[in-house]
Amino acid sequence: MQFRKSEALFAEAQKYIPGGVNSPVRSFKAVGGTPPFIARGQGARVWDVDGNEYIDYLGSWGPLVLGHSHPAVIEALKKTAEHGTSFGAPVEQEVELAKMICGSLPSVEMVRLVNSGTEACMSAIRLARAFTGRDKIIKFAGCYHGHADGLLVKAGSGALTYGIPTSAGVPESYASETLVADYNDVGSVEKFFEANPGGIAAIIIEPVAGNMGVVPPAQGFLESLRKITQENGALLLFDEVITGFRVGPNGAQGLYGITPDITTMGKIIGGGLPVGAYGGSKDVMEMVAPLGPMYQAGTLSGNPLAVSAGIATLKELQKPGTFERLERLAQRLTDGLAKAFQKVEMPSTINRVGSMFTGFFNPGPVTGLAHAEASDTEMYGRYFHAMQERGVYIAPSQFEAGFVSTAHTEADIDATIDKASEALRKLR
Ligand code: KE4
Repeated sequence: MQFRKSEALFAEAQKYIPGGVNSPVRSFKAVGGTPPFIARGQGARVWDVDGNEYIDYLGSWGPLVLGHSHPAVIEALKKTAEHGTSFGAPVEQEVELAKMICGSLPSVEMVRLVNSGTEACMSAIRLARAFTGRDKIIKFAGCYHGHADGLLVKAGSGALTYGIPTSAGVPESYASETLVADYNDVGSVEKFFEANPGGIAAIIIEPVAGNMGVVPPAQGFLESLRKITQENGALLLFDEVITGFRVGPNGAQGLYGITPDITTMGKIIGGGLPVGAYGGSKDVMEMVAPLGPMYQAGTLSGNPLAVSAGIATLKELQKPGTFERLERLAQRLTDGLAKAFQKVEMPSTINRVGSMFTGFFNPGPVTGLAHAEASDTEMYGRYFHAMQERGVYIAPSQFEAGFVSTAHTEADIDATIDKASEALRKLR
């Protein structure tokens, strides 16, 4: 493979855009090399500007559960665009998408559409603080909820100290309102509630973590968080930006049978266009302006183009057998990859929930950030490039999720497994 056009474009891009990218993880900093500039996508494949073809398991970081350029999505966009793109006024499609979301997620009686997962999580935290009158929030090490100031926080020095910023520009005062617990460790949460009686507004969690690589919740973990928040008058926020309409038709909350107080969404509900959302019970959501005192707004929130792509996507997902097919394809892939790793005796752990998965270069188990960070990221980088050379596009970081779409076929999966076997033999 040659990347001459991508290299030239990347050099040009770096003159005008920080790092040459509009989101840091796209820069390939974690794996090295030049990020291929993508020219087009069709089904389970993308092609870069040098004509290299890839079977795509990035899926734009999750939104493209139907694969690229799905006819129903393209048709919806064309039909909507012919009548205009944005009005700053209510449109019918917003009601349709809101009804589809409320009809799919058990805990969501009302929902507000925004433009990104970051906006959804930022607003949800403001809502939890408004509803409870409390300031502190608990997040988990390894979980990512977008780049709002109070969420760019890591655990303080001591297990009970307040969070410290992970980004320049975040005031200590903001970070100090965020407490950082350990995923799958209920004790690390209980300690914060004991130390902050009546002070914690909410817990925010990825019910299946995707941002340290995929880490499923341990048996009973989510139930414990539901119990501890109810006992302490705090809210439970499920960040389903990745898991919503990914791990099942009713999200992770349907899969695990937990009713959170607020759910955030994004990615799939926009079908590849910018849509985020937060929703919950009526008594919580009635705090939101213009009904209540918690303010949140957005010029392009509920944009008809973006919403029409989301509606088309969710309609396709409602077709019988869709999630069963995603499960079968993803299981076929991860079973095959596990065998390929075992055959070359490469230490590995594959975590999967539905059609989201991560292959860790790590003997395992991987149940939290400390485990994930012990992975051999250098070997991951070599594997990434060996797969790219063979026409398979996986996440350019060990600490991300891979995704199977409805556009992948058994033949794609089997070809991927063969390519992984070849790549791993080369790496040994
Ligand atoms: P956005 O603001 O990027 O739409 O969503 C933020 C967000 C919130 N919650 C979860 C669970 C998320 O995974 C994300 C964003 N995910 C990352 C990758 N895992 C997006 C990729 C990127 O940052 O470019």
